[in-house]
Amino acid sequence: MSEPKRKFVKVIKSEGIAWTYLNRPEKKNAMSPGLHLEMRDTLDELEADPETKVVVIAGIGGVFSAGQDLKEYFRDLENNPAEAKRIRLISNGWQWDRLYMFNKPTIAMVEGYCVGGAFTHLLATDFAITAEDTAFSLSEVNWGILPGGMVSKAFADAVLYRHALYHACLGDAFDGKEAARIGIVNFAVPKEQLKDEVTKLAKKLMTKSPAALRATKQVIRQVRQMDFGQAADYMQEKRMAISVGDPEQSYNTGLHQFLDEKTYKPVHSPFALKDAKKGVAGPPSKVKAKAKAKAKAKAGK
Ligand code: V55
Repeated sequence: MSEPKRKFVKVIKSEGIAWTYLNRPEKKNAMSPGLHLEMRDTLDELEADPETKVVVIAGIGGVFSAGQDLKEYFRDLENNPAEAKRIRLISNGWQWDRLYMFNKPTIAMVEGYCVGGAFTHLLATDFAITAEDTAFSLSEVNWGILPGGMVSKAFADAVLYRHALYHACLGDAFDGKEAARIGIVNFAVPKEQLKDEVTKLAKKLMTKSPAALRATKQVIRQVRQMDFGQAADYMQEKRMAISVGDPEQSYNTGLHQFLDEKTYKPVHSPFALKDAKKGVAGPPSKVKAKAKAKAKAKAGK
């Protein structure tokens, strides 16, 4: 498939990972209306793309994003409320709604700056790894607004009450270690290890059942808004729903490989996906070796 022409977003596909870079380097990847339109379309494409197994959200040139572009997103739209609303909904759409329930795992790769509006797509991804020296800031208070869009809501839901008030009201820059401490990223690593760590996590996710992963991430998110009765019912129905049209037949295959073939233990690794069995992606090598040894033993009997 030929890649669509994009001006403000760069996508590099490699080994099942779609590295998706916000691409306005001269503005520290601040988000303009044009960038929002392209990100909406890009996520639509990647969700449907069979080659894409994991989506990484990053920024070009070692900078995650400086947030909403103060000129193009705010000032230039001030006198056009209808267009401002249209763009705001598109922005909230890709940064929050679309990513929040995305059918494939998503990872934020954070470095350089992560400011204001960038917290929205940071917190909507499933996983986030940052460089230790990234500058995070809810800088809105410093230029006279509140963290708008989805930022205050996403942040208040993600961290402890005192952390939310402190960072939103002070606006001071904090580093990747602090971001990990308050839980808005999974962990912080030295900058030179960032891409390797993201790749490692993406590859690990690719060894798991896509249907089971999709249902799991969506369930974890949906149950946060439910009471116990609703959650129990929803989880049961979702469990049934994912067996429909699952090319891996995950539940049956997972049980079969454990109970009958005895080729893996769920505590130590996932069951082998079809591609892995064919040797395309490769399950943990131990699993393959064990299966071979077993077959040999059987043959020798
Ligand atoms: C922000 C503010 C917005 C928005 C998206 O503070 C992000 C960040 C006030 O509107 O639509």
